[in-house]
Amino acid sequence: MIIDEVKVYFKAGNGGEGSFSSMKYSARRVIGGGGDGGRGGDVILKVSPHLSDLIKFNERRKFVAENGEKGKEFNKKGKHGQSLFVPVPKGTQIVDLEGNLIIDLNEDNQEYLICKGGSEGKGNFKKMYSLPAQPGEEKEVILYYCIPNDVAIAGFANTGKTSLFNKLTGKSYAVADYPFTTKSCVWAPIEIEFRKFTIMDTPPVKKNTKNIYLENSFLKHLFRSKIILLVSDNPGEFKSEFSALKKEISSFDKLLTSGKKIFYLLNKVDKIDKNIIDLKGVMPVSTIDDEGIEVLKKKIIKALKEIDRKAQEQSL
Ligand SMILES: Nc1nc2c(ncn2[C@@H]2O[C@H](COP(=O)(O)OP(=O)(O)O)[C@@H](O)[C@H]2O)c(=O)[nH]1
Ligand SMILES: [Mg+2]
Repeated sequence: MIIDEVKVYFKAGNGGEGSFSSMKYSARRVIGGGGDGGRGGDVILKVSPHLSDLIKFNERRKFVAENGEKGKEFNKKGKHGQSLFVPVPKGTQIVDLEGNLIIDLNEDNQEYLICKGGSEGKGNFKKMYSLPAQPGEEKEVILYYCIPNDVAIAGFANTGKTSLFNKLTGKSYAVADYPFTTKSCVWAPIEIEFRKFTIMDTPPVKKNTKNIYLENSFLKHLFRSKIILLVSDNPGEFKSEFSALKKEISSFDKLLTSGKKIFYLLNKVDKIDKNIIDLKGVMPVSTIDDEGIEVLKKKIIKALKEIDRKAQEQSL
């Protein structure tokens, strides 16, 4: 199980109050009056390479940075509160309670100041009066973990998705001749022709769901996919299977398929007589005798390079 949604409370430190010395102004100027307080610590979210979901937020949902210290007599300043760095996995989206995206943390080492520490109170060292300190910002937000993947494999049960994932990545996740062996998304980095990218295996898409958001909830992890490999193992009906799959995915969210490169794979072609099946529009593959695997790898790389090129053009 991947923990991919948690509600978390953040609070920055309060500013420390300035010291108010009751000595006379002339005396304060000589020996020093009330010093300023310290600033409150910020709360900063930071992408960590050591996390791959939000499970640690199950243990702790409240993060409070240190308060600034009070100012002291003789113009001694209070210490600043320490900032609190909260590590999050790459791919975490921060969303407010109304559902608005605050920030998408999807870059290595990216930082985001979520709550600013309160400013310090001013002591009455030079002036006749002191100024009050400010409280630290506080926010309650939802963290969504959305797996950073470039290529996703999706399809109905038992079509050979995990076999294909293992073949491409060299991993050995459980493959079985019964449906629903894969319970949650699994992803791994791979490198082909010096191009590194991340590929993701997914649980089977369920048909005729009553509540798609519950039963096919993993589909949200296709949000970042640039390429989707749809897999069928049904030589007689792959066309209708592919359109059913696309319909299911886009009814979860139109953004999941729009503008994305989709490859249509017919798997297990070792079992069929290709002379009697019209393979137009699909890529025949077999994870058993490796048919089509090299062609598939080349096509993935070509498509990724094309997508990168377009993204670069757009950012110029
Ligand atoms: N004949 C044949 N069987 C395959 C091929 N790929 C996978 N299988 C079998 O199909 C079954 C389901 O495979 P799996 O990878 O677990 O499918 P998933 O449920 O889509 O992840 C297993 O028994 C696999 O051995 C293939 O290319 N040819
Ligand atoms: Mg599987």
